[in-house]
Amino acid sequence: MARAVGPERRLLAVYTGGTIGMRSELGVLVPGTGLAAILRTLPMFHDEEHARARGLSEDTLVLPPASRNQRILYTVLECQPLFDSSDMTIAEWVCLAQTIKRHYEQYHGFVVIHGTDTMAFAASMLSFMLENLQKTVILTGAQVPIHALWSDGRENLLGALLMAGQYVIPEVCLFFQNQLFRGNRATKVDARRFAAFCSPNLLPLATVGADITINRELVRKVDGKAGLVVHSSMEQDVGLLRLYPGIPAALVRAFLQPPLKGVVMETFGSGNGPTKPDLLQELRVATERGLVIVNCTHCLQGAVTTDYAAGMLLTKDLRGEMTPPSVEERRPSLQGNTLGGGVSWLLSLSGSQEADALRNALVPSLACAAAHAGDVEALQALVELGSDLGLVDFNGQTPLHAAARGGHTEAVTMLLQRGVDVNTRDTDGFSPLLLAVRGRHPGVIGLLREAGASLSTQELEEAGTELCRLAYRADLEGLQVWWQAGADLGQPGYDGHSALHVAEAAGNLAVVAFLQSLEGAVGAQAPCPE
Ligand code: ASN
Repeated sequence: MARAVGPERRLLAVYTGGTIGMRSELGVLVPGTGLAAILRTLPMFHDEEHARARGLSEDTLVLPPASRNQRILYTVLECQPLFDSSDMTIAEWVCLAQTIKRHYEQYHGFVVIHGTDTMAFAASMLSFMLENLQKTVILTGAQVPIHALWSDGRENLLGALLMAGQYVIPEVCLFFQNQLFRGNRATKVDARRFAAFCSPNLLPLATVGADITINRELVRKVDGKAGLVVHSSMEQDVGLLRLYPGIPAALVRAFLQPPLKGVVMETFGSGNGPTKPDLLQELRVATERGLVIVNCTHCLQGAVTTDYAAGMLLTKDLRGEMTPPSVEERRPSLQGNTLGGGVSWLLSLSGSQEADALRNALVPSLACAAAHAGDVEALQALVELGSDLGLVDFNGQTPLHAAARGGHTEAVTMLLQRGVDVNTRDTDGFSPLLLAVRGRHPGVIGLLREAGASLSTQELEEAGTELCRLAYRADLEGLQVWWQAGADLGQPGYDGHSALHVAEAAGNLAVVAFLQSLEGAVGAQAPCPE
């Protein structure tokens, strides 16, 4: 982000339609042509005297001076036809992105004048379509037509032109009611008030009052010198599925049918959904067919996490659309980051009573986070601090649980060598071995079994239904890790059927063969290593 320099800044204002330029026809508002002509008559949008003195061409408008040695010149490009934004589609967005690309070298920045109803969608789409953006692109519009006596359109458009002219903010933004939002974080929240938009999960990039306040840390940095790339090949068969309590699996199945290729699934809270097997089965079948499902929360604030068994998927940040997950989620190396800093800070604490109490309170959680990240160095640092790595965190989990769940063999080996109890159960009664099975980490399962780990009676009893599910889905790998962990694969499910029954009924021959190949057919258990 930088203050734009130079005596003249040239902007392209692409007018796509929307209420800002609408006129009343037969009692209803319809998109109106000739926005540039209206702006030319408004002194706040055009300094005719300067334009004449400067000999500017007919299609170039110039703002009155905002600062002593800089002028903002702009050209309005009127789209044909003009749209009420409710009619905008991917085709129009692609056209917009290509227009920006076509004029990219000619102008310092871009303002897109757009209807408010779908402006947030357009801003979001453009942010993804325009890769390596090095110039400011701002969408704006109005709740009331610009020629009305009391309109928000004048302030919004002037603000957008000033921001795009005076600053280099290499992002697709949305400007409304004195606030500049990141385009892919904004949403329309009010149909009548002038403050129609908000960005609930990210502070505005800038706020305009008597002064302009730029939130510099939030503005994205230009990445190298790569040229602008427009991604114009967009998949149309993508849908939005909002989960609600009790949503029938049959309805989800109907929605997920081809030609659908991708789904943004709005889930509860931090990414949870119902755990009903029939519903999960529909999602599984669809993903196996190649459907891409992105998990996104209903909530306006916070983010999807992997904290719950009912949690589903996560994705990767491309254009600042995601708040980076918490430190634990990122599975970082603990060196040179917040957790690493925490460890060093703990190491540096003086030996006062309060310091010791603080250390004791923080060590179990830090150790679990380090183990979950597989960071042996940080675990070692905690050992040097005199920490007991066998202490449990608020979930009753030891670092061994965390390392097993994360599948980190090195960390598991180190913790076992330090004598952490291999069979500690957490508050849910789960052992590190069970977490390794669920995470499908054969390497870790082997290490734990060698150290004497075994599944408890409770864990084994509950395995029956899961084994049947795996057999039904012909999930050999899933069955093998249970066997490796010492489970009896003949354990019946909730309805008394065993995995073998289910596999036979489903015609999953490879599973049947595997189950029968186990010594003495079903009922056999993986030998416990010496
Ligand atoms: N229906 C209009 C549109 O989105 C609403 C507006 O611009 N205020 O085009």
